[in-house]
Amino acid sequence: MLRETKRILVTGALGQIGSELTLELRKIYGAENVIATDIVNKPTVEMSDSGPFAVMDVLSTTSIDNIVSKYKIDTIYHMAVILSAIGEKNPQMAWNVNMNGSINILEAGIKYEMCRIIIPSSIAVWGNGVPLENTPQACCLKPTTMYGVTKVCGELLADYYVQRFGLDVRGLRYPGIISHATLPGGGTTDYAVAIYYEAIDKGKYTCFVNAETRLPMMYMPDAINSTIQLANADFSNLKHHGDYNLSAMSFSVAELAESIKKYIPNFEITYEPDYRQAIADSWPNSIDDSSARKEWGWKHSWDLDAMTKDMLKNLRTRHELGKLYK
Ligand code: AKB
Repeated sequence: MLRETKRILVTGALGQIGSELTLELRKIYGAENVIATDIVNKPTVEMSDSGPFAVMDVLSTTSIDNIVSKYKIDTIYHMAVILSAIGEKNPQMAWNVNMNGSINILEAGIKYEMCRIIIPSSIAVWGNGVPLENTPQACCLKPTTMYGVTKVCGELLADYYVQRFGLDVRGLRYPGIISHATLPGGGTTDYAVAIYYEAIDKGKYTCFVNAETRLPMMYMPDAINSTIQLANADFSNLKHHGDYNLSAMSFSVAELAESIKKYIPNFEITYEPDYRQAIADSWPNSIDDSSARKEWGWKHSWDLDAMTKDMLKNLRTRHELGKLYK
């Protein structure tokens, strides 16, 4: 069970987390050993120049078989997913991609006797009725979105494949992830990224959830570190598998706007909540991630003000080059 990773495949490698995760894995394991895949055939220059890229559809077992056998893959980071906001617009698509994609990846894990499969989960596993502050690791999972439903099922599948087939499957419940490199695609927490872009571009932002909305969030470097750290943790220390609570910071939109105002004093924010407000309201304010800290040594590095400073610095540079939205 504790075989060493040599050849990695990343699904959804052009997405928000997949793109930065792939580049970091290439630094650690060697560029030629990390195969970036996506359903979209539009790799950035950085992605295609830094290592192998292939088009792969996680809904096609033939497509998965071809890539896995061609590159002799032994570990998969399965990042291809339909997020909460898009999922609510097309629940059947979210079910199909998230569930059938995950089971195809797990089956490939068994067929090719892989060392490890990483399938992230999300704070979306929770719904109404959980303690909103410091939501515990073990607590009722009653999501109100299709994305959340698929993430609960994904966690259960991970546990099932561990105990039934002895496959090493691991996953963490990501909070909202914020980064300046790749835009997120269709999540409820996307406002926490868009606000920085608009602050730089226009000096103002109209937010689709209200000022009091408070959600768990994490800066991308912490998200990447946590994912790779869990993947490399000693399996015998893990009391959980696909469902580690993960946390770094929690803030309201008003607090986020105040943090931006420290650097852009004239920044203005207005609020026009839409259907995403109900999704945000169904998620916890903050998370108890003590199991992750105890069992595999998780420790975050970034807080709100440090993140704001870094986000604005990077986005300002891109804006000056006329490449804010690339
Ligand atoms: C979303 O908003 O859907 C995601 C998530 C919290 O999993 N960012």
